[in-house]
Amino acid sequence: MTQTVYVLNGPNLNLLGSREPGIYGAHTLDDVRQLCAQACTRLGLKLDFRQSNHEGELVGWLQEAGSAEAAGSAAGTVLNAAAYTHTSVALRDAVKGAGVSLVELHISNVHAREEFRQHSYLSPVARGVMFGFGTAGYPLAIEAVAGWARAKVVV
Ligand code: CA2
Repeated sequence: MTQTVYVLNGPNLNLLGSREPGIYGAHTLDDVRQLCAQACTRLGLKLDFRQSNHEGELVGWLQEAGSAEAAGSAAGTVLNAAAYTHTSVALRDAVKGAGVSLVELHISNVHAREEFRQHSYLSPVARGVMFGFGTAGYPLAIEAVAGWARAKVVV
């Protein structure tokens, strides 16, 4: 069965490419979707790529991703929770509660920015954290998820 990688994006990431190119680069979210699609094709995975400005919707998607992973149809999840990274106990509980194998991802180097961006509610429940590689971090994170899935396969 071809496994799915969920790539979930949080608030304001729909604006990517329109402002702050010095921090987030010039790629739009659709460009990022294409980078992810290419990586998934190369790695033999299916892509489920989404963006929401609503915390509750992201919680629902994490629960869906966790159930899919438990059923063996998903390999893991890459989440750029954007500002919710720094505020949301609900997203952290969803990751933990749904048993999601998570890469927490940030386009920018959050540790070189304002102090409030240097705390993440997600890092303690993530399997890995990727930040500071620009949008190139997305395919790298997908590669990490593919590696977890390969390591899990018993032959
Ligand atoms: O570096 C990242 O990927 C962030 O997750 C992006 C979030 C920020 O709150 C995090 O601290 C770090 C912001 C996403 C909003 O992106 C925009 C892009 C262009 C124009 C306006 C917002």
